[in-house]
Amino acid sequence: MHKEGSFDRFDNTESKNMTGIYGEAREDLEDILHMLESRVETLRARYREDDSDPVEHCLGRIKSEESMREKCRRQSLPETPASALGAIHDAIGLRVVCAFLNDVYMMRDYILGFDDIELVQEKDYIRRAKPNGYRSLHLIVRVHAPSSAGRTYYAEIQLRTISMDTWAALEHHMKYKKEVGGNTELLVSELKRCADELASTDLSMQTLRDMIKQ
Ligand code: 0O2
Repeated sequence: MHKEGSFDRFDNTESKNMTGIYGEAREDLEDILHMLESRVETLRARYREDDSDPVEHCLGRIKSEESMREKCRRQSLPETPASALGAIHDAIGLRVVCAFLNDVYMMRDYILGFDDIELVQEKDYIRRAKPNGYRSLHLIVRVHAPSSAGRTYYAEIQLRTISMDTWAALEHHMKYKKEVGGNTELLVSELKRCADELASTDLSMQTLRDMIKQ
């Protein structure tokens, strides 16, 4: 089990129900999420002035106790703050859904432009879609907690277009439906086809917007 950076202060003993799997870090996580959401909102407000808000919607969450414990078990990690905050990187999650493709990369640069955020890993599933058709830009970052000097936490930021978001929501929904039965192969290939068509529509919409802007 790897522990790193400021997470070394969390021990590997089972968390008590009193504090939960995030232990004493819960408040820091909430502060960071709030800070990230506020930054997105600030940018949106700026763009709204000339009616060009690049964000369709923005959703933030602290991974629930239950999902985090389930993820620890899935990865054969002890259900401890050290696992939840050190080995697993999505205790804090922010999803920013943009109207246009270029806005996704503009948001990326904006978010990474702050001094208290460090990029740990970038997974560009837009340039290289997952085999099932999933597209999104994922940033794993380390963020300084605004009110706890020296403490940093991981966050996963997902950036995508409305089309990518719609597809991911439907695909997620279908994954948990049992009545697919013998048609799984067809369903998978149809989903992939839809994802590719949506990606092509995203490109066309971007071209149209660029033409209008000119
Ligand atoms: P939740 O409940 O959405 O937060 P990881 O699971 O993060 O340790 P991995 O697989 O390398 O490891 O992460 P990846 O590929 O960056 O995916 C992380 C998140 O992206 C997932 O979170 C989903 O939200 C989303 N995602 C990735 N692939 C797909 C996909 O094929 N379909 C859909 N609908 N969403 C996807 P979790 O972990 O599922 O949890």
